Amino acid sequence: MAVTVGASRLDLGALRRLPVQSRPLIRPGTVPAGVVHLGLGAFHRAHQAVYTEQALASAGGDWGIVGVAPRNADLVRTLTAQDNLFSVSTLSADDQQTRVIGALADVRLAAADPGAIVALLADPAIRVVTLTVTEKAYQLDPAAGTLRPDPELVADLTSDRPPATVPGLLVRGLLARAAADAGPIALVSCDNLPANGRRLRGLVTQALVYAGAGQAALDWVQDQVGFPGTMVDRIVPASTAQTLAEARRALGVEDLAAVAAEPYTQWVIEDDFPGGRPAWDRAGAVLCADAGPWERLKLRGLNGVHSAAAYLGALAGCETIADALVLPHLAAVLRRLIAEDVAASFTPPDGVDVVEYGEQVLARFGNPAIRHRTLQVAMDGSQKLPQRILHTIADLRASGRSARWAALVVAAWIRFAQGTADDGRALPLDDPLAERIRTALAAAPQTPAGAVDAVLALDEVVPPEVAADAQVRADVTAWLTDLHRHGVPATLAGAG
Ligand code: CS2
Repeated sequence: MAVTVGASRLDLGALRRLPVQSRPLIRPGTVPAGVVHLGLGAFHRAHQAVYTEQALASAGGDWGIVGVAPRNADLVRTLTAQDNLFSVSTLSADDQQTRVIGALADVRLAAADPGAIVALLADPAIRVVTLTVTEKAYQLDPAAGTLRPDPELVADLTSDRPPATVPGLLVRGLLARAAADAGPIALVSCDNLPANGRRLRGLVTQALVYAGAGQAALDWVQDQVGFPGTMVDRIVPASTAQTLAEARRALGVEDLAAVAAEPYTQWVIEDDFPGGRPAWDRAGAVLCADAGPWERLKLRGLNGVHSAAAYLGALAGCETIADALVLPHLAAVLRRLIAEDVAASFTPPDGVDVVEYGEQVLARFGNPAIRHRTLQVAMDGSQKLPQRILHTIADLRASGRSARWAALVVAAWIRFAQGTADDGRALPLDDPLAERIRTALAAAPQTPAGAVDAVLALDEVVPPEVAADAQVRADVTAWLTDLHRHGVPATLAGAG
């Protein structure tokens, strides 16, 4: 239709033609950069960028964001053509609010010019680096605190080639910053990992050691670099043609970097910023001394339940999480997972009732305007399941309790990894350990017990005490047997 082809493009010149409520809160392009963000995906655009814009609008400061995409050249081209502008549509069943965000001061493609990113990290104007690089970028064994570098990272740390990985960029950038004595900085992980600040500190420190950094550089990092932990929360599915169409309808111009998100948003941040920070508290973020209890609540009470809905939903043929939530008995089973397993596995933050939190989570998952694909949430299970489900199991079992509902999620993941939905359709295993998982499953006896043994033996995924627990093994095997024999709907119906 001519309407879409003819629509002009979002850029600085288009701003005054936008509906008033859709315009940025600040004058884009006028705020000097103080933040570098690594990982320019939809989540960053709908979360940290929105908080930062509000902080700038209410408290000022030179905290514009330089957004760095590690590899997505199309996105960088799009944002550059749009003067670094993009919109966020906030969607609920009966409402859409679309606003252009003006927080990006610049965008860069790391793959095209890694040296420029290293120079930015060493620039005294930059005092905060935020990261959304997904679980698999943190190549560290959290229990042993040792690096688990893939060949790319090894090449980054042991050769002079321009860095191609995120830890490689950070190491090179920090070494340059230390050499220039360019002042303190905070590196802020915004990925869904437990103790993400500590984990990033461990990754950076181990990578520096691996790269042969001297004691002076290590001491500089120890003294001058903060690694605050955070809990981030907002459901932001990957954008689709429909997302772009919704944005165009609201804005009257084409926005090829548009994202859509749910209304709910939360950010809990440990206040460890030796070089200062944007006034994120003025935008609703909670600054605190220890984000740990909030992280656990969110990883187990939201993400774990999300993974459960994703694997069970995908096996039952559901396209989105909201579709899965209306499968008969699924919500009831998720409620039992929350009330009987998640809530019993840890002490929540003061004043939080885990069951109430879970109800809110289920209502959010049911938002019909958020078309979050089950296959998107199902991705990278080997990187997600430990903190989302396996730690819940470990803690329950350590206090002698049952972990039966959490065991169902492990069984659903195994069945998903086996690659076939209830109706016989193939399911993609998009996971950095896909090859290992497939090989382990192929080599095992072709029975539910064989598959469970093979998967529980993946020692970089499954904590040793969980792998060694006969009750857990029996529970997962019983669920997997049911899923194979009867499929998801009957398994859920008979779950009581
Ligand atoms: C999801 C998360 O894709 C996933 O694995 O569980 O991205 C989830 O939507 C966010 O953590 C919500 O804050």
